[in-house]
Amino acid sequence: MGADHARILAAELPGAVIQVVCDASAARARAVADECGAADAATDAPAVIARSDVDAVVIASPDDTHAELALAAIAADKPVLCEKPLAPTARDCRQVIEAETRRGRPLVQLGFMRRFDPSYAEMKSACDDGRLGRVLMMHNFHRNVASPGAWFTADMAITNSAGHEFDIVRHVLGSEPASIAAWQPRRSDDMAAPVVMILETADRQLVSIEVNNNAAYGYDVRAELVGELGAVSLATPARARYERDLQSSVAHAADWRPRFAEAYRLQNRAWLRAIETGKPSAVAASAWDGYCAAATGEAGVRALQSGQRIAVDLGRAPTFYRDMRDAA
Ligand code: ISE
Repeated sequence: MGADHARILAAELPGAVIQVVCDASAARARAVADECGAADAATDAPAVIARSDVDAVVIASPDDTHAELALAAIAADKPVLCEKPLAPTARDCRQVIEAETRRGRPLVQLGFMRRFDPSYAEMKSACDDGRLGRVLMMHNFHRNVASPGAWFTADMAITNSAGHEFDIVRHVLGSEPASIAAWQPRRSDDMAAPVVMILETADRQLVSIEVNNNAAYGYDVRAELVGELGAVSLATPARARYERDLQSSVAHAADWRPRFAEAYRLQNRAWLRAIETGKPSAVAASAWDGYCAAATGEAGVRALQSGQRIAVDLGRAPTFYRDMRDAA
């Protein structure tokens, strides 16, 4: 993802110059720096964040390093685009929220890029303008071709993959989760089975989320919003349809990057505009949204492990984030 963000910044965003590419592997950092025309390559992330020739930071390192690097960017008073999740635990997310609030200015934009996907944006406007009537349900399917490994457990399917759904559901519905239940079917092999979750919102709407990280056939993200007057579904962008041998077919993406290429481009452009104007994006996710996704994910893991429906209590957004949203 770091290399992908570097390519987007280098190719699509003329207002940005990639000064340094940092990676645990010096060879990898140098290869991406050379590909994207960056001035320098390094392996010490905190030192790079502190450099006087670095104005802003993109974090796309392993999940469990995001919070500490976001804290370093906040300490250096530098805007940061942090890939999701903000942190694997709600507790670590709260440390970032407290640091940003103490700093007193919006610095963290979180990489829930689906908010910028044109199809989800259309779904949100259909929800907001009332053309569906009262929205009753949202159905979500999130399918990866294959899990990255046995280490990517059902718990990670909830805390890492489903974080996108936990965020986009809040963004589209404008309503907070109130409870969550979770189940898994039994596969015929020892690969990670799908996780199916049902959330109820504080506004008595029902949300279904299927995360299947071993779908095999393609990367496939679907969503449908169902209201009292109608429904709206995502349209997956397709470049071509093939007709042959009595078959008609459209190719699936191999992973999220081609499927959400436009969303990443628009997200990164909005981040740059927020830096230039000093005004946070009205669409982008904040550190508070990152906390909400992590807290919902923790409740989802408890629901799966216990077989019980678990209450989700996110608490009230701190004034700092409510004011940020109002100012956007
Ligand atoms: C991955 O980390 C992402 O963020 C992708 O958008 C998501 O589809 C995938 O399931 C996650 O593992």
